[in-house]
Amino acid sequence: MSSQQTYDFVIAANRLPVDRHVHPDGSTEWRTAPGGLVTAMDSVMRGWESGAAWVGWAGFPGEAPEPFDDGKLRLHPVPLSGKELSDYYEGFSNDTLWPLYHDVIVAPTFHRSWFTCYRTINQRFADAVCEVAAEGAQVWIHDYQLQLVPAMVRDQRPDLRIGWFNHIPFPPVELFAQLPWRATVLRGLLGADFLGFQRPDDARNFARSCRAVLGATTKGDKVEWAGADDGRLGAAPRTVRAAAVPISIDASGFRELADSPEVQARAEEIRESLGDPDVVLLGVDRLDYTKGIRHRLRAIGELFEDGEISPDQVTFVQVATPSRERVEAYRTLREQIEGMVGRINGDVSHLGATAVHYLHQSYGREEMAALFQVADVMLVTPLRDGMNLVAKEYVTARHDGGGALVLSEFTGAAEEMPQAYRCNPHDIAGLKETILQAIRDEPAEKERRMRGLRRRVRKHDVQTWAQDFLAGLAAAPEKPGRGGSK
Ligand code: ADQ
Repeated sequence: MSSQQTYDFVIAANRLPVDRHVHPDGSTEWRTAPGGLVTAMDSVMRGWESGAAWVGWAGFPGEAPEPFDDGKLRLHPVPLSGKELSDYYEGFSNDTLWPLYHDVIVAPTFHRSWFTCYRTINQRFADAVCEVAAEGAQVWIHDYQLQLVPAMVRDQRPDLRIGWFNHIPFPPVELFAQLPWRATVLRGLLGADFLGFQRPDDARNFARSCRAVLGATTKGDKVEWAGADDGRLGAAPRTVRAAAVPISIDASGFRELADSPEVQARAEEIRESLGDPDVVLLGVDRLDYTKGIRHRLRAIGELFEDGEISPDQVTFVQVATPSRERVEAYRTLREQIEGMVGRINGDVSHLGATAVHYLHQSYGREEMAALFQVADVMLVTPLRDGMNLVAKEYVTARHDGGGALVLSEFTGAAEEMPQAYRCNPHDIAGLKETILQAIRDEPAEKERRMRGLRRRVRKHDVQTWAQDFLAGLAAAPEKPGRGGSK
């Protein structure tokens, strides 16, 4: 038994909330990784007097650094070798689970050796959690990379209260059932007391899978698993709550940033450098096949070709963050997108009037806020997306009342943002019409829509999300396995 300090609140996520920077002289420095999760957790962690611990991978393969403190937060790195990174992360997480959980937009790859590695790494995370968790601690596990961790922790430490949040969709059972390890994954998740999903449909899909695959029974938002006397992972009977807790952004922080004179000045600079067009259309995504970038380009390309819009007045800026470049499907997608951009520009741009500006780069928060302010129409057209924070960031940045949001009905955000210009990205004709409507509607109509959208995000920000999740965890059945108390 290790004599190290333990904590009443423990987070486990694939990545630690810090990045290691190596200076030219070889010295290293840890910098807080920007992002909603870090901000949300920061507000939650301030409430834990005894401090909190975060278990995660440090971002580089090989030996893990020793645990260290970042303010009140204890960071506990989990090592991953190059081979493990390739099998557990790029393989099983991003080439099996990611496409399967996103409507099989591309075919998932099933490799037994990848799953074996996923199980090993999940056990490693679970052991690290058990090492740092104090008696009776609350544990919050994040996302699809760590679905076996809840039961692995529970098997060792029944004293802990365990929650898990899924940042991506949970698929309908008809798709989930393809997974050769479907029963193990469900048993892994049922080790938690509370499971949080982005949409009520995701929670329902999970409950249906438990019924169909494990023969569990469900009542309201509770899943009752009678257990199995087979000594395998998560064999004990359990009652677990599964409910929607939609994630959001740090609305006041982002609005403040967007309001700053530096960001305002930068927005003007960007508009000017684009040739001060009448209408700027914007897309901002990780370069991922789930985000519908090809469908968006197809619609915009046709609008230019049809003469409905002209590069003299309208320009489209697509910012695509490099992502998962070692996975084949992502390399193919990049080639396709770059081919489409080249074709559209070759066919319809002319000197001084570029139809599509394409940036395969990552930017800081200030630059993102400035870009949002420049966008007259924001195009968020995923084929499937757990939530989509870009939609929420955009409406928050446009506190001047301007702008218009085109939003795919296949995002979690669409549930909460009914005033957006809703679209089905598979329907190219419909998408073209919706884009034109968002460009041409009266300013008063656009302002009305944006007001409603902004209000929603302001009221339901990332801090409320974290509080809602912890309230759900606290209200989960008190005596797991005995039918629950609520
Ligand atoms: P992602 O798929 O990464 O997240 P999203 O919710 O859109 O998708 O978040 C992307 C974040 O990256 C946003 O904050 C955005 O501003 C930022 N970003 C995008 N392009 C950028 C660029 N070029 N430079 C800098 N920043 C950029 C997963 C799920 C989502 C879910 C989130 C949170 O897939 O559905 O909303 O987790 O739960």
